[in-house]
Amino acid sequence: DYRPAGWTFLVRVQHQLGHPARHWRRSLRLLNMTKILFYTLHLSPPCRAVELTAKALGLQLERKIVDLLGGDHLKPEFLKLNPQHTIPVLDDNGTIVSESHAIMIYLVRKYAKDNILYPTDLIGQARVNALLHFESGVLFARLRFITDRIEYVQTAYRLLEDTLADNFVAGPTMTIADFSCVSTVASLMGFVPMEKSTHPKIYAWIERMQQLPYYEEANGAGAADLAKRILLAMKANRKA
Ligand SMILES: N[C@@H](CCC(=O)N[C@@H](CS)C(=O)NCC(=O)O)C(=O)O
Repeated sequence: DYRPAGWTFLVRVQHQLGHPARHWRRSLRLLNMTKILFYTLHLSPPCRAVELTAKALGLQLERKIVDLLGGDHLKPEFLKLNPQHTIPVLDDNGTIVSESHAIMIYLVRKYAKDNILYPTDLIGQARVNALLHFESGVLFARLRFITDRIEYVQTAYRLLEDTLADNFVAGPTMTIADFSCVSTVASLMGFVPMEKSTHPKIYAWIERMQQLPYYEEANGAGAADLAKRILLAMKANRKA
């Protein structure tokens, strides 16, 4: 063999730890040799879902703050990245990915050392996909169109409560579907009351999520901030 002994050893170690190419990319990333740009705002639930994913993977993101209130997302340079003018958007060394669920899957597939956060097996993946679409189509959709539709949100709480058959939304282990759902639910709970006695599973799940060492930084603070702003806007609407 013409290769140095160290090489063979490294290759063997790579195989033991997971897919070799993935592992190399992770190592390069940890050494900070390549850059992941992240267009974000801490108020935005889907941006926080990606933050939770990046923290879980130990990835460093270089944040570009997009001031939605100031109209940054409608500027030509941002529209070139995402013609649908939504955040989050990821620029991974020139690869542009938009939409939080797509970004989370991309990050896990490219950088995770295992497949726990987004399973590769058919059934496990289907369960996670179902909850990602629930976040997108039900939870987040209802957050966006909240003003005076309190009951509509409370039905979404009940649907989530009935869905939580395990410790996490898509089964017994934490996946990106939890990151996605908690980003919206933590914001909603700040201004649409959720009765603890009728939603014990959601409360227990939130407590489980809050145990993540990076939870507050990646999601809690932004969720509380968004809730505060929406409450103020609702009060102002009522006065008008
Ligand atoms: N399904 C999308 C939703 C993205 C979204 O609506 N983001 C909001 C901020 S929370 C946004 O950028 N709104 C600006 C706009 O729609 O122009 C995702 O998960 O990324």
